[in-house]
Amino acid sequence: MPSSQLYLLLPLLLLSLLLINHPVQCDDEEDSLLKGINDYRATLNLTALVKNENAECFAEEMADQFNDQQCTNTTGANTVPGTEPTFNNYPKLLAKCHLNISNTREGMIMPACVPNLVASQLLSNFTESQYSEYLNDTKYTGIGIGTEDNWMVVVLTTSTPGGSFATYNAASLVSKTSLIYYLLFLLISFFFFL
Ligand SMILES: *[C@@H]1O[C@H](CO)[C@@H](O)[C@H](O)[C@H]1NC(C)=O
Ligand SMILES: *[C@@H]1O[C@H](CO)[C@@H](O)[C@H](O)[C@H]1NC(C)=O
Ligand SMILES: *[C@@H]1O[C@H](CO)[C@@H](O)[C@H](O)[C@H]1NC(C)=O
Ligand SMILES: *[C@@H]1O[C@H](CO)[C@@H](O)[C@H](O)[C@H]1NC(C)=O
Ligand SMILES: CC(=O)N[C@H]1CO[C@H](CO)[C@@H](O)[C@@H]1O
Repeated sequence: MPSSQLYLLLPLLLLSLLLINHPVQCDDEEDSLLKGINDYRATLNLTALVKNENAECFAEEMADQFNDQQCTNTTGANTVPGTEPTFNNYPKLLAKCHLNISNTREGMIMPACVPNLVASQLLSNFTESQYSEYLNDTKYTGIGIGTEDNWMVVVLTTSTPGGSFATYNAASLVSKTSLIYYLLFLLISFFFFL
């Protein structure tokens, strides 16, 4: 194999390692919140919420908007159902996740801020606040969770088209997972032909 091809593949190796490592950071908090929410729903005899990747994408984008914002500053954390949060770049955030407002309108977006994301406080932020009304609701079937600093954004989805969080052009959306497989495939081919 000519060495020029080797130079092409090395950055891909580094990139795939980065992609594999990056999302792991906040998964513990997100998984423990998801478990807490589903345990809470179990006590109410409600079905467990299923992870929805598109809602998770949107939750991450929403959480990014809060980045360094203090917990006391709730700018953008307006979540009256059926209304759009007060970020003026909301349509842009939807577009980033290939989502159309007509498939997200019936979903629920719930931001919460807890210094250092202390797990027990975070759970009660959702189960013992006005948010419990939505967690108590049988109409929600899916969930996506995003984290940034002290902010956690929970997005609930429905099984109706209006809250499905279905992407409008699923074929063009290369998920992180498939990208990783693609890069691994490249790597394996590389070593195979070496
Ligand atoms: C949940 O279901 C169990 C068994 O059917 C029942 O005993 C319990 O009262 C139910 N709890 C609620 C909150 O509905
Ligand atoms: C609150 O956050 C918004 C958005 O990040 C920012 O524009 C605003 O200046 C902040 N307000 C305070 C009081 O920190
Ligand atoms: C969103 O859905 C509406 C109604 O189905 C459609 O008119 C609009 O073009 C869609 N927007 C995008 C970006 O796909
Ligand atoms: C949700 O259900 C719990 C347990 O039954 C109850 O304590 C809480 O008040 C309910 N929340 C709302 C907003 O009705
Ligand atoms: C949305 C919400 O309930 N936020 C609360 C989360 O918990 C912190 C600390 O316990 C409160 O300060 C927030 O108001």
